[in-house]
Amino acid sequence: MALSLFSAILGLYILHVSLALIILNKDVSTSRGMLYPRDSETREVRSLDGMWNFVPSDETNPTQGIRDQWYKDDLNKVREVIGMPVPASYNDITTEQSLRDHVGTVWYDRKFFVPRSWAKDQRVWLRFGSVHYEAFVWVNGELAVKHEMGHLPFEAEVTHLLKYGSENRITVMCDNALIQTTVPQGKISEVANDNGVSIVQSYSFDFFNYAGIHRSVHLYTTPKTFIEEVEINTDLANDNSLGYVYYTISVNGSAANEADNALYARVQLYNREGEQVANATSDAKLSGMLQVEKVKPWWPYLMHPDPGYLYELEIELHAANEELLDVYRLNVGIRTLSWTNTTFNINGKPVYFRGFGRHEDADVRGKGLDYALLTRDFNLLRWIGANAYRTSHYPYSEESMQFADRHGIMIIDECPSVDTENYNQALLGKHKSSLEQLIHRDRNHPSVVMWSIANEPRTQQMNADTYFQFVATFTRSLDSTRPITAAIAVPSSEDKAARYLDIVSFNRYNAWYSNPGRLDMITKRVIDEATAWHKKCNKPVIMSEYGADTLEGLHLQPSYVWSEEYQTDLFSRHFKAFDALRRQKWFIGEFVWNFADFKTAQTYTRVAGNKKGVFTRARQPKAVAHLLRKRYFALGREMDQCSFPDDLFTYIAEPSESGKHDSTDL
Ligand code: BDP
Repeated sequence: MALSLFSAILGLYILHVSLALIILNKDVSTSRGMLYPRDSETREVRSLDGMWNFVPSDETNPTQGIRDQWYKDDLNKVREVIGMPVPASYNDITTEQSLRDHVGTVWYDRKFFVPRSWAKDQRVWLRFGSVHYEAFVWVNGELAVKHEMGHLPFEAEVTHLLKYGSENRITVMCDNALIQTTVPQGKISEVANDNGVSIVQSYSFDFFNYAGIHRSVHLYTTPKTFIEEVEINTDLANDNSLGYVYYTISVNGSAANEADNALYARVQLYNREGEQVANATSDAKLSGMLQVEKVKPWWPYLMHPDPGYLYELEIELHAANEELLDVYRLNVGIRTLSWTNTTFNINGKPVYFRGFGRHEDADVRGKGLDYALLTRDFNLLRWIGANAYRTSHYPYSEESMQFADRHGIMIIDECPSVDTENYNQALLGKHKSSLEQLIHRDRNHPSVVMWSIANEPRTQQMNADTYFQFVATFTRSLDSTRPITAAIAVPSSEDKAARYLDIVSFNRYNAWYSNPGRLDMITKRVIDEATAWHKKCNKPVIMSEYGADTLEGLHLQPSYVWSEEYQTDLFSRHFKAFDALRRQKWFIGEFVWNFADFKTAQTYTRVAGNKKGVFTRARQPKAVAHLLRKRYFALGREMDQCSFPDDLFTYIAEPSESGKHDSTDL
């Protein structure tokens, strides 16, 4: 009897445990609208960027502001406020350690006017480019919108909340706390300090958890009936001389007159010179196709003399009686993507990626959008001859995606899932939602050539198989025109997720985290690991991270860890492996970790942050940048016949008698 009771209890226990481990593939809510705010003859955009008032909550009382309704009045009536720039992370703006490391909620507010003319017959929207990590927004004391997930935009209609004749107030509460069901994950604990306890945020990912209003805040108007969504797909035919642009438009609202509800769109495509090259009138479903003769396809940088070619698509929404309701314009690049188990092709031509893992990170502003930095970064990418980067480890600004389109830089677009582990139902829902929001935001960018569904997920763990099957299937259901990858760091023999990807990317730090100092233990290991991945999955393979921390100005001969010489030697040993792998055809790209030095949480392995940058945090080259530049241009010449910049090689001596260049001329 006792025994059977025991087995019954055991059975229940096992059932309970296995139920907890079952992850179901539930639907997630989908985002709407969110077209990048643009002025047009029917729309007006206003920026709310600038100085806002700011006050952190007490770490031990993060919900006090909600309970005491701080949003009902000016923040300076409840607490002493300081000025805080928007967009910017708040962490490094002041000199206070308490704000740099603050855990929990902080509050922002500001006043603004809207013109009286906005009251008439239109809608007003409030849009945030991103707030990390969770945001609550009130307008004139009323809740306008809530959003969870950093690095992604959100918006709400605020027509009914605004005062058109007098001043308005906007209040934002931002929460940076990361727990096991946020994306990315983190842990919050109470740890004893000298005076009591501290709230401590920990996380395993290797970048500083910057927070705040990171990107621009816009108010914009739309007509009552307006273009809410645009989805573009493109194709090429006749040896890339004929282009197709397929568009689908969704409308929000209905025409004033019921009879006029049969809306239609007139769509025109303009080339860079502003000449119309195609036009069409949509069907009643507001979709259709434009055909472009003598098309100029979108090509990556150095793959063509005129990379990043963009057309402008002008969409006019009309009522059946021809009344013009709304106009929206966006840039379109016409290109095709295709992939097999050995290649990745753009416009039918195989691509070899030469790029970087990066971060949105800079001194003072943290992850705040900064056009000067963005412009400098793209100038450096072009200078060094890169053709791609991965948005490690979260979505980058929409403005940076526009830069990538224009410069022909291919993007592996990553969602914010880093070091994913302890797979659970709530996490899966948010992970899928992050991909849904990302794809919704970025699907029309020609520069986006691949989705990365995670960085270094713990794919050896139980449930990783089911979890990533769900995530990959979901991603594919949203966009089947781009391949899916993830940057994996567990050995291929232990991984349970790569089988669901189209392209396998792996991160490995030979001669750094493993066998530090052993430059003789790189080349073969890289070749072996890439080969093992291809054998296991029969898919194209990318090395998505390799590198070494390097202190600018530290020179040591023979090379020694942390010196500029060591980073240079370590890269060179990787190049040798990549060249052997390139001969195998299925190896399709090399990505350095990292583009620039960046800030991390404090730990004894980091000296003022991660120093694996090819550029310093101030965006100046380390010695290795010159080596990498020679390689990236050499690859561009070999594969795509690009020309060399005049200053690629410095004069050393006359060429040898045979007239051939010396061996530095790759
Ligand atoms: C990799 C991570 C990256 C880190 C890098 C490093 O993907 O985020 O910054 O290691 O340690 O594992 O430098």
